[in-house]
Amino acid sequence: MDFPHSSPPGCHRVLLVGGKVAQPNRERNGRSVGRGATGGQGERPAARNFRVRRERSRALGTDQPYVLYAARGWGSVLVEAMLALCGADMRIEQIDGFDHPGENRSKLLAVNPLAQVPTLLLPDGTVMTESAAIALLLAESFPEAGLAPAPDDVRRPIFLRHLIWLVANIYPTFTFADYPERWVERETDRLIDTVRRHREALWRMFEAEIDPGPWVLGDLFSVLDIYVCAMTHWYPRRAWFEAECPKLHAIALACEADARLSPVWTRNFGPETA
Ligand SMILES: N[C@@H](CCC(=O)N[C@@H](CS)C(=O)NCC(=O)O)C(=O)O
Repeated sequence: MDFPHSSPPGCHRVLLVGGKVAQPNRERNGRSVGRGATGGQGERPAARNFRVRRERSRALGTDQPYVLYAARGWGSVLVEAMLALCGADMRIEQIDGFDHPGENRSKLLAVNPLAQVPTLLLPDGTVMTESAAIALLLAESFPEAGLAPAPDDVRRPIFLRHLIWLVANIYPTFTFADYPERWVERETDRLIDTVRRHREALWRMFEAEIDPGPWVLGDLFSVLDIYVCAMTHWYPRRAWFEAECPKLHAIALACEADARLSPVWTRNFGPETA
C-alpha cells in the first residue's frame, strides 16, 4: 500500500481518550482560555470576528466541535493539523480500516458517499470533504492561524496554484496505486509501478518550484507545508525524498519540528516523528 499503514500500533494512545482528542490538546487549542476571548479594547479584528461567530453559533445552538473522521496516518492528518493550528474545538471520530467493509466504513459512508478521508463535520453539521476546500474554508474562518497568505498577498496566486496542483495531481495517484483493482482487471503491479513513477516525477517538479525555502512559499508557512510533511510519509517515503527532493525533505522536517503540531504527527505517524 502507498499509505503508511505501517505506523506502530497504538503509537498515539496517550493522546486519545475514547476516540476524542485528550484534554491537554484541547486546552492548548481552546480559544476560551486564550487571547481575545472576551473582547474589549485592543481586540484584533480577526479575534473579534471569531468571537462574534462563536457567540452567534451559541445563540443558534450550533456551537458544536468540528468532527473529523480520521484514520491514523491517512489524509485526515492534513485537516487534523490544520484544526490544531486554528485552535478549533474538535472531536475525532476514529475510523481506522474504513476502506474495508465494516462498522467504520459504514460510519463514514453515512456522511460521505465517496468514503474518503478527510471528512469533516462543521459545527453546524455541514459535511465538508476535499482537503483543499477545507483548507480554504478554515483559512477564512481562522485568519490568524496562518494557514494561507491573505487574499491581497502577492503570494496568494502561487499558494492557490500549489494547493490545487497537489490535490489535483499528486493526491489522486494514491487512489490509483492503492486500489489498482478498481481501474484494471489484470497487471495491477504494472499499474502501481507506472503510477509511482509518475508520482515521483510530479514530486520532482514540485521540488523544482521551491526556492529558496524554508517553506514552500519561501519565508511564509502555510498549509502547503502540512501537505508536504504528511505526504512525504507516503510512498516513495522519506528516504527517497531525502535523496531526490532535499528541499521538500527539509520542509517536512521543519514542519515536524513545530511544537504546535507535534501531537498530531505523533498520533498519526508514531513517536519517532515528534
Ligand atoms: N481529493 C481528496 C482525496 C482524499 C483521498 O484520496 N483520501 C484517501 C486517503 S489519504 C482515501 O480516503 N482513500 C480511500 C478511497 O479512495 O477509497 C482530498 O483532497 O481530500
